[in-house]
Amino acid sequence: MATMTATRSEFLIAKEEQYGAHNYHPLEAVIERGRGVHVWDVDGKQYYDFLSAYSAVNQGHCHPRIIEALTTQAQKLTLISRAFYNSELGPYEEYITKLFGYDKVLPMNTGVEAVETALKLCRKWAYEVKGVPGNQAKILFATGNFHGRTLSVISGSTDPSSRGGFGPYMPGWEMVEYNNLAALEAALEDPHVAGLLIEPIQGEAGVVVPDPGYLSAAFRMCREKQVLFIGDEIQTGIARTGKMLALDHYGIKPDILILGKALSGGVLPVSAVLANDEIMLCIRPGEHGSTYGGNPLACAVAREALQVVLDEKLADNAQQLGEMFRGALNELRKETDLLTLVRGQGLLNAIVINTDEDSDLAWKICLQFRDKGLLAKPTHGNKIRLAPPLVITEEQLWDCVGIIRETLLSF
Ligand code: IF1
Repeated sequence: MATMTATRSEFLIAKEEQYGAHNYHPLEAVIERGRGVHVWDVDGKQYYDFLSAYSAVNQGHCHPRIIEALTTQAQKLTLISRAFYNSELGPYEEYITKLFGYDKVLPMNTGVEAVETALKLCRKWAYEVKGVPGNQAKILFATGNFHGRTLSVISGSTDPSSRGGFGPYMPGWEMVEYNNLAALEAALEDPHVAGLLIEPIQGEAGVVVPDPGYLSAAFRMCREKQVLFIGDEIQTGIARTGKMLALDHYGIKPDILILGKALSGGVLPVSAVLANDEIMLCIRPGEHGSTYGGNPLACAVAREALQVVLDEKLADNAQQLGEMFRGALNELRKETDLLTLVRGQGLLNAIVINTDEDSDLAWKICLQFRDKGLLAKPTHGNKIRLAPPLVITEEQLWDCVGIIRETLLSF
C-alpha cells in the first residue's frame, strides 16, 4: 500500500508524541521561527502570536537588542555560579531595584522558583520579624490562582488539573476567595497569617480582573494586620496590562514583588523577587540559592529586556491598543451571540465563548483562528486568551480583529 509521506509538521508532531512526556495538549501548529508579533511554522506559514508564550515575549519574538545582549554576553561568560562575584550581577541588581523601587533583589530562573522564594522569605520574616511561633506561619492563597507547578505551590491551587493526584500537600496555606473582601477580612483575623500571595489579574482563570476597589482594600487590610502583600506579576508585569506593573494601576507597592516571563523577553528563564531589607535580609548566606540564579547571561539579557520596554514605551502601547481592542471586540458582540464577555487590562485580554466549559467550541474556534493566521489557545474550556506581543501596531491589531470577527461570524 502506498504510504502517504508525512508532512514535516506531522513528522515533528509524531516525534513529540513518541519521545516527549504528554504533559501538554498543543494546538496543531509546528513553529520554527519568530520575529516581533509573528511566528512561522515549518511550512513557512505566518501567524500573529496571540499567546506570546503566556506573556513571556512582551517585547516580541527574538527582539534584536535582546538577542544582541544574549550573543555578546554568551561570548564572554555565561555562568560562574554564586560561589564567586561576577561583573554583570551587581549592575543588574542596581538597575532592577532602582527601576522598581526596592532595596534588594533575589535573582532566580523560572517563575515558580521565584514564587517559592517569596513564600520562603514570607515564612522567615513571619518568625524573625512578625514573631509568629515556629512552624505556625500561614500564607493566604486566592481561589482560582495560578502560581506554578511545584508541589508546594499546587498545594495552594484550587484547580483540579493543577492539584489532583499530587498529594500529600504542603501545610500552612489557607485559601481565600479572590475578589471577596469579607472573606479576606475573616482570614486575616488569624494572627499566624504572615502573607497574602495574589495575582493582580488571574491569568489562567481566564483573565479575571478583580473589582476596582478590591486590590487597594486588600493591600490596606494586610498592612493593618502586619501581613505581607505578595504580588505575583509574573504574567501581568513588564507592561502587559498597560503599566509597568499591573499594581501600578492602583498605586500599590507590594511588600514582595515577583517577576518572571517577559523579564527576559522570552530568551531564557529569568525571574526575580524584590523586597526591602526588613524582609530580604531574613535570608542569610547559605539559606537559599540556585545554580543559575543571577547568572551573567541572564543579567545581561534581563537588563536589555527591561530597557527595551522603557525605550519602546510598551506599557503605553499596551494601554492604548488594549482599550481599542476591547472596544472592537465589544462591538463584535452585537454581531454574534457567541461572544458573551470580553475582559482584560492593557493587552492581557480574553473572550468568553457562549458554551459550557466542557464544549470543544473554543478549541474549534482557535483551529479556525490558526488557519486564518492567528495563534491562540483556549483556557479552562470556553475562554480564549488574546495576548499579542506589546510591540503590535494598531494596523496589525485591526488586521487581527478582522480575523477574529470573520472566524466568529463563520460559526
Ligand atoms: C504552564 C498562564 C498558566 C504564572 C503566574 C507563576 C507562574 C506562571 C501568574 C509560574 C506561569 C504559565 C505556566 C504554563 C502556562 C502558563 C499559565 F497563566 F500563563 F497561562 F499555567 F496559568 N505565576 N504561567 O502565570 O511561572 O514557573 O512557569 O515560569 O505551566 O502550563 P513558570
